[in-house]
Amino acid sequence: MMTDEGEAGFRCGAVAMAGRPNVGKSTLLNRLLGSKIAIVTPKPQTTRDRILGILTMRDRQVLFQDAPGIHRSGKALNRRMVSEALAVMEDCDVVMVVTDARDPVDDLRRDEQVLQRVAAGRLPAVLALNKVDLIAKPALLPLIDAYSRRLPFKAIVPVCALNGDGLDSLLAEVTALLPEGPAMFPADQLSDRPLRFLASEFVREKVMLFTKQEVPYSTAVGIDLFEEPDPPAVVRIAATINVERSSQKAIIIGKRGAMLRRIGTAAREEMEALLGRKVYLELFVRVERDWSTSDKGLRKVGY
Ligand SMILES: Nc1nc2c(ncn2[C@@H]2O[C@H](COP(=O)(O)OP(=O)(O)O)[C@@H](O)[C@H]2O)c(=O)[nH]1
Ligand SMILES: [Mg+2]
Repeated sequence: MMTDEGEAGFRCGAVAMAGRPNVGKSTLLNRLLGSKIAIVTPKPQTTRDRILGILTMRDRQVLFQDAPGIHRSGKALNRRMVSEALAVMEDCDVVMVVTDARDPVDDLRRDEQVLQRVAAGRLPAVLALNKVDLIAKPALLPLIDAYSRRLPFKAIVPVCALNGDGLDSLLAEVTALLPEGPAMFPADQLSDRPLRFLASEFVREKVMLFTKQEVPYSTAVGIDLFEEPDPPAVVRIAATINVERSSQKAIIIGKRGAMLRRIGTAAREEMEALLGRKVYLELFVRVERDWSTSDKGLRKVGY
């Protein structure tokens, strides 16, 4: 078989993004890809399912596995999230540990569960010290020192996922560790998830952003219709927002439907940005009592 030099030097592999909830894993993924495929909110446990973000460059393809944060909990939904997160680490080539640079340097205990997992595995690990925009420069060196003493990271890179600082170096460090091999996905594919999954996630993101207390964690979104006719016709999407109680349904609908309209408008704008097309979005709200507490409930809302 004939291969030119470019193909011979091609690298392709999977990078597990590991870290506790809310350190910025999904923000980092979107920024690395240059497209929003993973939802982001200020609330912990926003990401529930693993999602693959695919970045194709001239001579390499990186498959970033975003996953829920690793944390302890007994609830059925949370147990499922942590097992997703841990499974992600098993079949990857590299681990990218993400931490929050605001963590106290003399106490890395908050990341203990993540660091232990990485230490137990044999994958090369790179540390992305995220949110450096929120700390003073002099705090950085002691932090890097503390992490490098904790685990033999191949590299520790201070980054800001919000403004993109440090991401070029991070990408260079990570891709250098990928095995040689051909691309596994077409160059224009962004994710392994179908568009209808991303659409349901955008609706859930807006619910999480606009509602408080337990409502974000009681919400699951299913897509009932996803009709993508040839351009320039409008893409038609219908989704059901499942909640656990009728009081939550009332909150999501809001006064004279104001909240549901706000959720719908914001979610539709995200869908239009991703698809590059006009979208017509219809939303329904349904009560599925206590769905998040049992495996049966999870199945009822589509998990
Ligand atoms: N200031 C600052 N905030 C960030 C940065 N990266 C992420 N965030 C914020 O941290 C929160 C959690 O981000 P997310 O990506 O959902 O975290 P994940 O749970 O690890 O996926 C969101 O409010 C983000 O906007 C950063 O570099 N700087
Ligand atoms: Mg996330």
